[in-house]
Amino acid sequence: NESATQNSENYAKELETDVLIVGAGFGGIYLMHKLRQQGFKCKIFEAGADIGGIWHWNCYPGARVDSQVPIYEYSLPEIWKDWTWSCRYPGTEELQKYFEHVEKKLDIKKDCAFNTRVIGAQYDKPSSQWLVRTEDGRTGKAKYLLLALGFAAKRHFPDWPGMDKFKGEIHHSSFWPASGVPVKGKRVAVIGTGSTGIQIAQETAKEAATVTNFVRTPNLCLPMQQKLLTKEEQDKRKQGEYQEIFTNRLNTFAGFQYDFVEKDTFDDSPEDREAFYKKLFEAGGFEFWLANYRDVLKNSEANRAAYDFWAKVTRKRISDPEKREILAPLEPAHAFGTKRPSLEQNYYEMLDRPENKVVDVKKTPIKEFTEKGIITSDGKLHEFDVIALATGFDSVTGGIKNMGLKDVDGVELAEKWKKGTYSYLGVSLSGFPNCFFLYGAQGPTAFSNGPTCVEVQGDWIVDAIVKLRNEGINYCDATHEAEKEWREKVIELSDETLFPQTKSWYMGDNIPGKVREQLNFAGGFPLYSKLLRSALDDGFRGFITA
Ligand code: N01
Repeated sequence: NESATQNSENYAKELETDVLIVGAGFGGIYLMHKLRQQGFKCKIFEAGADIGGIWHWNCYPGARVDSQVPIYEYSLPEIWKDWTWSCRYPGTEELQKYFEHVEKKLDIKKDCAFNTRVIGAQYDKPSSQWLVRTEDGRTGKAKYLLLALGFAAKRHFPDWPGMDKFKGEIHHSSFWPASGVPVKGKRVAVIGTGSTGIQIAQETAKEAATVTNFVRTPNLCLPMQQKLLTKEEQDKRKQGEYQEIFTNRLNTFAGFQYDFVEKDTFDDSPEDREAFYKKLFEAGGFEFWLANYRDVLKNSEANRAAYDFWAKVTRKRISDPEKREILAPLEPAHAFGTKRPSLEQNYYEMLDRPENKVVDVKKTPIKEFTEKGIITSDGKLHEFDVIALATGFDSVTGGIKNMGLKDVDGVELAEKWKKGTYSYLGVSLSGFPNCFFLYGAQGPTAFSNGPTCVEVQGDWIVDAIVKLRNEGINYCDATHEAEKEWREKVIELSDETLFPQTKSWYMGDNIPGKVREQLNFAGGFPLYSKLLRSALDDGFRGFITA
């Protein structure tokens, strides 16, 4: 990557700056832009070769965002006013172009060190600086350390015996070669049914000789309802409507343009309920999830009604009875919406084709890999040319625990969190002064639209740093008590929902040995923003400042 090479050459081995940001995705770029406007010198350390975060890495077949534009973009007019999308849910290539456009407007790369993975960071009390080490032996010093790692910075590879023996191509979704992997006429395995697995399966099925989807838990997919967008309609919406959308997204539960309706499921007659579900389903996207009745994620019977509608509609699309029972069983595998539904585009029709297969991994778990493919517990060998591991991430906490971050006393964050995750407000960590993070643990993260979340938390972090400067405060560290209270709040809000009843990465269930706990703030943006703001307005309530 030419720009990255040039950039590395321009980069000092020992760097000193006001603010050091880790990560050049949506979050890191936003922080840099806003802090520069306030006169701070900022640098970014980025492990990848370019800006874009997950959209730099996500090169797997069919990778596409599942939150529609303009919700899924910066609210900054200097970015959106002359940017035009081709469709409602753009794919990787278009998102990478969007980041090129962002670069033209904000000139971010000149202050980024690419291919620069942070492997250690500790606050040095005598110099009041964060000291940061990188894998290639560089160092950074800064008054503030900001972590914008995203929630999927650490991949999850299950440890199946014999994986190294497989003679075909095998890739984790987030390491997919940018040049692509030819699948035409090949036998493809897709392990996993998260958002990634669904996209890879439906996309590769267009060309592959056969696709086999290994399903441990069926995804309760919703129809994407992709739509092409014209420049004219976007230009028209930019005259006022965009601004309104960006303001409104701050006031909804998940930072989208829609929200749960102010009605419970059984307030409506069965006929009205059916008509409402149908309308949501046909609208596509997450409406059936996040614009449903307000009790859908809180009340089991309400949830079951939504599930039954989903199953009725989805089962009609699968003619093979065996596949139907695995992909859309009459009895729910889990409460609807307590694992993220994927937005599918003909996924069911694709898998229903006779040449494609569905393997129920709960019944016949993967036993081992061989040169030729995968053996399941029934002794059957499934032969493949390409295997896609869509097995997810050590989500939310994995990345931040994996970067050698130590507290003032030299204790690793991974150690501090060994028995459970603690943060204050989902943006700070006790014992890590002048360090803030976003889109991570105990923030709205997985229950939110990414750009909304990074702007809400990013604005708060920038305001906090400006306030610290204006008030001559050099040291700001969350207290243990504040962290404990925040953890209790996060758990209490989660316990009011059905999320804890389901095994999911939201709860840390996907990683063997990981503590089971709610990793995300389940109270929605209006409440979250209020709590964040009040801590600042109350003069850094919950922080020790000096
Ligand atoms: O990962 P996942 P993902 N044996 O963890 C299965 C965002 N995203 O990369 O459900 C067998 O959701 C696992 O099974 P189970 C989005 O927020 C967005 O798909 O644990 N199977 C599961 O099916 C998303 O939620 C977009 O039973 C095993 C799958 O692997 C998040 O990223 C696109 C297994 C992992 O699914 C993560 O999505 C992509 C094992 N040992 C991602 N281990 C868009 O915007 C794991 N699995 C569109």
